[in-house]
Amino acid sequence: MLRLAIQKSGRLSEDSLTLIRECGISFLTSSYKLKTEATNFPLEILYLRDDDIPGYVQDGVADLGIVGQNVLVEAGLPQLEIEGLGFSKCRLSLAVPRAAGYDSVADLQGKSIATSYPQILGSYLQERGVTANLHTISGSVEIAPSIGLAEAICDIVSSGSTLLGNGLREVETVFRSEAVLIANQSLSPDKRELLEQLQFRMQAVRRARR
Ligand code: PRT
Ligand code: ZN
Repeated sequence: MLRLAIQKSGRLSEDSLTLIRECGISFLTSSYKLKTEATNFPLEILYLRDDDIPGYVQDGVADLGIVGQNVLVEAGLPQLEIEGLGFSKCRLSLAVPRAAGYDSVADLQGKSIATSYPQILGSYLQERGVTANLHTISGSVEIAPSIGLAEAICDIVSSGSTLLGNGLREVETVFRSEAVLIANQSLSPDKRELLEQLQFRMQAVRRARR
């Protein structure tokens, strides 16, 4: 039996469940349960915080997972990615207060930047020869400049309305992300075979949606 970890409640949850159901896999859900077994495919679904999914798959607690590429790469586990799933598309962007001048990433030299993605942002800046003070915070990153915590931010953007509402201007795209299927790297041959069946179904669902 394959164990698949998906987000318990958040932006990935509904689309993850829909994808599994459209693969013809039936299971019951209840908001109290942290796992469910499918009735017509050897699959167990675990409901977890998205941040915990890459580590659980790496350690083999789960065989597979569905998670944002942003979370996967920030966790330092990009090698677990099997394929992009085409939903939860977003970008990780740098933004500065609307009135602040900005020409290029070099303007961030010596500045303080609030983010929940210190690894991805750190390597982006390092590749461009920029040294900044990164303040790692886990949420509400967009308010950091207005409360004097940082001069710039780096956070997830989709429509851009949160940035706008907080008086910020998007200046660089650091990373583009979507939901991805991830897998443990030492699955048994039986589990590999089941993974291939699941991937075949997922690809058929995506072709049918186009
Ligand atoms: O509780 P748990 O830890 O599981 O969930 P979470 O709160 O960490 O994650 P969640 O549910 O917010 O997001 C899960 C994943 O969805 C992210 O890791 C991204 O891969 C993806 N995703 C897609 C987004 C967005 N779009 C998004 N817009 N994640 C977050 N946002 C936030 C962003 O942080 C910002 O505050 O929405 C705001 C910006 O949205 P716009 O539309 O105003 O630009
Ligand atoms: Zn999270």
